[in-house]
Amino acid sequence: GDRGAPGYRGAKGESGLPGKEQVEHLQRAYLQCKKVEIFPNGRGVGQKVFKSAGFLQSSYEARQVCTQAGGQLPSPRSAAENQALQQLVHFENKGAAFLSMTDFWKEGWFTYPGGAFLVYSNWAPGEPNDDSGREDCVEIMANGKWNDVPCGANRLVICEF
Ligand code: 289
Ligand code: CA
Repeated sequence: GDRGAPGYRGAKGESGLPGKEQVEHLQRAYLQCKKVEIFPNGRGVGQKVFKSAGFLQSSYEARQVCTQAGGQLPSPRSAAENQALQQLVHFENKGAAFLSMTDFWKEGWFTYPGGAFLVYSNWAPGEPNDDSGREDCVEIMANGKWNDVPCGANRLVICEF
């Protein structure tokens, strides 16, 4: 590039890879993006970002909203991920939010969108209870606990990226 140009970030190293200055510049820019991204209705945990859409929808609509945005409904796979989601649900103060998992295919066997079985769960006591035989979707409540609910119910939309 033009060494005199505005925004010039130093020469590439001998190897042709980006130099230290260029890497540091990208690191600062990336951290800034991350801060902007999670303020105030997003949460970062490991490589994941959870972001609230701020509105309520059925699970079918929520799924589409998240996939159209290039993400998916949240699949918390650890206590840390679940806690980040819980914070967001609590912060939004709009009731529970949908998670990605369903037992649509086989009653009582909850799976992720790809079809794999759960590696982590945080069911509320007595759940999942398939109340009235029509609860195939999952919500996370403000206390972080999970409950199965009808997929047609309206819940807060949070996406995972
Ligand atoms: O909000 C959905 C309801 O059907 C819920 O009612 C009670 O809280 C419990 O029976 C829950 O299991 C049920 O999902
Ligand atoms: Ca239930």
